[in-house]
Amino acid sequence: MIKPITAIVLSALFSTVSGLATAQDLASFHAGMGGCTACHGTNAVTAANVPDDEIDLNNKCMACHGDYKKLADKTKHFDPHASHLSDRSPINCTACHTAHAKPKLVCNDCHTFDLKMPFSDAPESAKWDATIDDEAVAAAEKSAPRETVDVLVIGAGSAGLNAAIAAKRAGAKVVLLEKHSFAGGNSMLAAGGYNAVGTPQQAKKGIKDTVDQYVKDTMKGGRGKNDPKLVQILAEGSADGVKWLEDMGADLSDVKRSGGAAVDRTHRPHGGMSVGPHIVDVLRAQATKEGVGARVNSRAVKLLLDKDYKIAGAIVHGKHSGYYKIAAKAVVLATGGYGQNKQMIAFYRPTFKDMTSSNNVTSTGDGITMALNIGASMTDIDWVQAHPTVGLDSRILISETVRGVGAVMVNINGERFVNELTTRDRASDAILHQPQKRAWLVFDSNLYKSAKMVQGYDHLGMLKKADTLAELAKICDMDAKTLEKTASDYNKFRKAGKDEAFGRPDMPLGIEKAPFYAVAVAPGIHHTMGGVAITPESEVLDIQSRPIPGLYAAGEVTGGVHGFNRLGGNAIADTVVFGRRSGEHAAAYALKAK
Ligand code: MEZ
Repeated sequence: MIKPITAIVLSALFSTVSGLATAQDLASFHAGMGGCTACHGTNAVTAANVPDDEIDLNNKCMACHGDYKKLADKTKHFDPHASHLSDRSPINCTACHTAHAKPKLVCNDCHTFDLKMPFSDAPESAKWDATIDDEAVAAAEKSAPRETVDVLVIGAGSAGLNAAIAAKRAGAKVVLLEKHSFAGGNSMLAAGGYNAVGTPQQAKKGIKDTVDQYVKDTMKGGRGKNDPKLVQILAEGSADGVKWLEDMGADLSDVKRSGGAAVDRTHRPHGGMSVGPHIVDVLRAQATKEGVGARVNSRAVKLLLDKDYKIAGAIVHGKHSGYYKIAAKAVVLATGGYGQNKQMIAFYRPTFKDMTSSNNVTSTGDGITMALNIGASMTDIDWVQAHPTVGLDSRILISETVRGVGAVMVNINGERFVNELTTRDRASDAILHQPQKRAWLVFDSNLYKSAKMVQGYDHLGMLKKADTLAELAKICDMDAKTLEKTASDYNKFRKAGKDEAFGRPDMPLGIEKAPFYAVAVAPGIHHTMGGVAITPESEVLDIQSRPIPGLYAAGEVTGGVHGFNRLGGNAIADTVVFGRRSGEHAAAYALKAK
């Protein structure tokens, strides 16, 4: 149990800390430049007076220091200001720089950059959201709501951002909550793309695709266990979802193939850029523009029902403002999956319990827990997807795109062992049956030049590089002759237009042009297919399969769309199509209930 921090008076903290000769924190440093008011303004400075979204503080930082563009030092190999912070929708400075405690390089949630931040000798503070204070929750539940809205959206990844924008456009009063210090969730890490059928991009490339084929591929990938009605909606709404994003300024001009797809239908930005950071950036900026920007540092901890078992709102834990109630006629759960919750993985999928995860730290299954606590029904909750190519001993996903645009996969001896474009479950399984349960992706300089994300892996030091295949084999401890034969066989298959060894359906590039590259990979947890059961209108079902009035859900928190195995490119499609849909239905319900 942690104590709410609302009672802490920051000015007292300032004077105490600044009085210590050894204090090495940001606040003490600023104390000599005008005291608490320099950052907090002239209001009584209490923790409760700091808005949870910390935007005011962020603006104060920028007023003196300039924006990220100004701060970015492009001459450095790694400068977080340059690499991850957009000028379209900047992340708060306070996501990393903490005034009264040790700063935190949030990129190290996934990476391992050895950067020393200013004031890193400051004392470490307890994580504000490490536990849930049951007494504070009960007190908040008894008290009057601090706010009343039509639609409360929980979780600001792509599904939540789309839901919030759609609900707002439908005329609802909306609040969007995000527990992390910045919006984006797991969507922010999506690399490959967005599957859509019937887009102008496909037409321009002469790609023949149909809604039926999309449905067929998705059902086959999911081993026929998907809810066909949900898959139909996904396919039918996919092209309009692309347009919806493009109208906000997104670039989805490039189309490529993903595993399990009969044709090229994975849309993404030009030049092989990752899709997730781009669309999150666009959505974040759009949501802010439309007045539904995410309230960050705000974790929903309990869903509330009224006496008729209808949704009545939620209890929220704010980083500064403590526990409070928001009354809402409708709630959209967009909290993502549970790929980062070790206990849930160990419970639902024990064989994956020691596996690395490509997921964001935010994927802790909060929405599933909250929904279970009010009697929601779950679909396929134990189906967890291992992505075959997570960088060995890392959390960095080596996107399916790399295979899609031409890389081959070999075992530690240098032999191919699978159709690289098969579905993820089969590819992961194949790797787990190889010596040391790992593999190498091998490609040439043509691929390196064409895919920006591959240059990103190089930037992160993940690639091995050599001028000949024999040399590459030596660096990677593979058998040189075997690797050379693998490449030569593959190049022959490609020229003949038929993969005699494994039936790979598409071989866009050969392994021909030096320098050659390899990256070590192994399967890692990537997507939790199961979650709350929903209707085609995105309503959450109870254990007797009746909709819980006012509760909607979209994205990875739901089950049913992907069956037992999700196809690459279908997650972003899911978050956009069902994100919008959940927001629209929630708004219609809430406005009718007024
Ligand atoms: O949809 C995905 O998860 C995807 C395409 C991932 C990837 O390999 O890039």
